[in-house]
Amino acid sequence: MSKPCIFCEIVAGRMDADVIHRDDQVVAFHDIHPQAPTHVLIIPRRHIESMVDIQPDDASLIGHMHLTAKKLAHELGIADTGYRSIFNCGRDAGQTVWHIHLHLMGGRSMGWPPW
Ligand code: D5M
Repeated sequence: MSKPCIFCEIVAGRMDADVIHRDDQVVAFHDIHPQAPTHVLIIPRRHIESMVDIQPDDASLIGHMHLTAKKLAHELGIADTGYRSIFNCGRDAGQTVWHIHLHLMGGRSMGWPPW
């Protein structure tokens, strides 16, 4: 039997996470391996494996994820100094969890490009 998706388990409340936002479309929680002083993941309630799988009908969901990132950036105090929001898509981009998630990172100065 294949292992359940850990992010679906968090959405269902069967796995603990430091959740800071829930609504009818998304859940947001602190990343367990933070790469910045503030590092939050925003995930859709619906399982979508990767950004390569999104469809035109998902446009409002993806927009809502970005608007949620903006709202949380204000609430977490990183909107004024700046933040990065990233989807890693596929192996070469470093995607390790196969349920799409928008990384919201801030609280330090960041370099470019991200190696
Ligand atoms: O990012 C996957 C991210 O997911 C990575 O930064 C760790 C984080 N992660 C993995 N499991 C958990 C749980 N259980 N809680 C919180 N954060 C988690 P990627 O873009 O796929 O490399």
